Amino acid sequence: MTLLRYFCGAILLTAVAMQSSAFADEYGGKKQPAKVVWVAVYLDEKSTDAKPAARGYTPAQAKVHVGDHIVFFNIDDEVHTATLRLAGAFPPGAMKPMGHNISDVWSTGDLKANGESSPILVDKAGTYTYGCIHHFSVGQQGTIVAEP
Ligand SMILES: [Cu+2]
Repeated sequence: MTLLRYFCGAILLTAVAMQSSAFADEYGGKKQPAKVVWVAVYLDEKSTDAKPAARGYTPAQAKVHVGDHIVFFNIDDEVHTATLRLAGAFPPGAMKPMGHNISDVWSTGDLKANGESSPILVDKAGTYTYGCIHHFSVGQQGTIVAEP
């Protein structure tokens, strides 16, 4: 079952990657129209990944533009969150969804298996570091790089 889920996730990610490259071709590196950027959530705690400090989100570093929306979707059996880290800490109460703009305090809240977050608007350029409040200690974290 887990293997099937992983396989389905891999197909979905391939589709997302193909769509992204189509965007790049179509717009020849010019500013892209606003879109939804999907970030898959899956953490193999037994993984011997060479970079254990950034895992559990694919892509680990999402590149987006102001005006885009980000949606996190959980392809794992376990519950995870994607929660902004402010000054190296998680905001209190982050197991519940909070915030709609990337420049505010935000969290997807607990995402169950096959769950997806509300869209988070990329309202301001910058680099945002986030993680899972349940698995941050084992390296579940990611970055969003938002360009104008
Ligand atoms: Cu987690």
